[in-house]
Amino acid sequence: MFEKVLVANRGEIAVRVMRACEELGVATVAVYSEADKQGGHVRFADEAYNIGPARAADSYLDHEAVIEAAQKAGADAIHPGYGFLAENAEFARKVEATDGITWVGPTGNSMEQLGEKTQARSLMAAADVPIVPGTTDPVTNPEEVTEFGDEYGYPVAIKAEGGGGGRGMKVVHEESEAADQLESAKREGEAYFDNDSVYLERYLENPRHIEVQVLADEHGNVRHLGERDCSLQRRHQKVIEEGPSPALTDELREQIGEAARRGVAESDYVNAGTVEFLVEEDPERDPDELLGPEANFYFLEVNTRIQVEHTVTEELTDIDIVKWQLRVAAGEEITFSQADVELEGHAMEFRINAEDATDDFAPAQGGQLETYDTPGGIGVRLDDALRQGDDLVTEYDSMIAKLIVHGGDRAECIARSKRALREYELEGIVTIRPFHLAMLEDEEFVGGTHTTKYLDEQVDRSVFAEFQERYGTGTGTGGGDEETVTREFTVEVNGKRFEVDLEETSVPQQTSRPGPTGGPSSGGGDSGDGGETREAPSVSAEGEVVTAEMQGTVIDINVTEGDEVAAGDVLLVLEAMKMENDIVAEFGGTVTEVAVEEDQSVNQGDALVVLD
Ligand code: MV4
Repeated sequence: MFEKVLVANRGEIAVRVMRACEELGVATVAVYSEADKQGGHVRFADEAYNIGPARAADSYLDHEAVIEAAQKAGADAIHPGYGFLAENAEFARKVEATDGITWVGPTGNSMEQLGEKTQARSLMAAADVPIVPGTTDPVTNPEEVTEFGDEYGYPVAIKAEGGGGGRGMKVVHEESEAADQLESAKREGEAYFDNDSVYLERYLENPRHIEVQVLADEHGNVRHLGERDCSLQRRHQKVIEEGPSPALTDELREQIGEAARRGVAESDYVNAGTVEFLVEEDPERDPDELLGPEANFYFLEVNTRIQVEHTVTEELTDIDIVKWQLRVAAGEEITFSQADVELEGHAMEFRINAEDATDDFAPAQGGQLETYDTPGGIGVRLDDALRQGDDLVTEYDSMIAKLIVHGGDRAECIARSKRALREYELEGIVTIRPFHLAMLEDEEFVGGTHTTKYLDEQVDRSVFAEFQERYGTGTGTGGGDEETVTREFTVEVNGKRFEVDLEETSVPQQTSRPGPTGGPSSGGGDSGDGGETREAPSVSAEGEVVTAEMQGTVIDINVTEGDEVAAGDVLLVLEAMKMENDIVAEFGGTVTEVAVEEDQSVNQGDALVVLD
């Protein structure tokens, strides 16, 4: 087993990995950016190294900075967590090539073999894993798309070979859209994955997202640890994950789990991974009639990392997946058989994101955890890196904690989840805790009949405001009379950190944070691109201002002043999170001002177009 592990990540997953290390008697090293100097993962580690400025590309994504910190600390392994460098084959290879340091994860070659969608599809097909009817070779011209559509029917999905997650997919609903959508898919693939190869699949209209946790060692042992149902997603972001799936019969469950195990065994994959499937839901299905062995399920993709929602599987199986990652990376053999893997009860994970569900889940722009009272009791787990008084770090992704609840069955899990979420007090930062309480009363979700489209297209959002009213907390601003405060200072000497307390009399600092136009632009976990900050575009015309929902770059403007637009018309296209995002008119009107130019970087909240 390793002596000392550097965790190349931040927040809750860094603490999660450090907890596994500590239980194995392994020392821990944190790395942190300027934005995370007060981070919980830094407090938790035995030692910590500053690896750069807030911008992820200059810190958490900086290959050399991370490896140098590991060498400086004398670490003999690096665990990447998820996001950032976790699925970066080039970085994995650099670590593999660094003497004395072991990479905790699949090899760079495995990442590439399974990360390239057409290769992964061919490999799964060879292992008799059902793949969505489609092409395994790239397509290049619209005729191939229309011929496919004629044979398999519309809609047709065009997918970027290098894509994954919510990225790189266009849907062709009819023949006339084939050429434009093919061009757009190739352009997006080239721009974000440096690979314009695209392939086709029959588009499934009502899929569930079912994923299977797998664990493989260097001795040929491959185990699957059951499935997770991640169908409740918003714009490809999971919000609640659960296991076992409320929609599957045991027979179908076993078929899918075994298919995942078989597929991974077909490759030389080692360490933890997840095989994603689409399961065709029957939109008319009664909640009590589960999907049986006749239901269609298809391979979607492999995630070559530990996932946010690995905790659901841990609570169901009582297997510590992160510890097994470390043991497998150290060359140890898996000691349990497939028959030993048993799922007990039901578990759900609630992602606690600092977002406002009543404002289209807009990320919080700042705040301070004035109150942080955490839930407890039987079956309640909280994975976080927070303590009362923490300032919200807004430079990275908005998830600040995960609440994981386990019960004897799904009904008890739901009841316990409501109790835990009500107990959980986070004041000073807006979060989606009220949204979670709303979903636990939602008929589709409680019935377990929701598909991946439910949140984006079907749910009644007015409910979110009601629950936010009842359970929400303001963002708070602190403030008050003069007072004597003890301020903790932390100094780092050669990677060792010392807490120094100083008393001073002051007026409490307002935790103001630069707005969308100020401060370091938000570089996401693995989006990495922070871009340049500029003055926000200003508008003078009358009318409703259409603003940017996220930081990004304007790549296409479809309107000019004076244009008449209808609801749903695409006003412009924003490149963000490695995707082309159509910014559409929510209502008809006249364009009275276009406040941006093509190739301009914008921050979340910046004005784009004014509609009268
Ligand atoms: C699909 C699909 C329907 N049919 N492929 C979304 C991003 C990428 N992971 C693949 N995705 C999908 N691929 C076919 N042939 C629907 C989706 C999809 C989706 C899949 C899983 C979880 C959430 C999703 C949200 C929208 C679309």
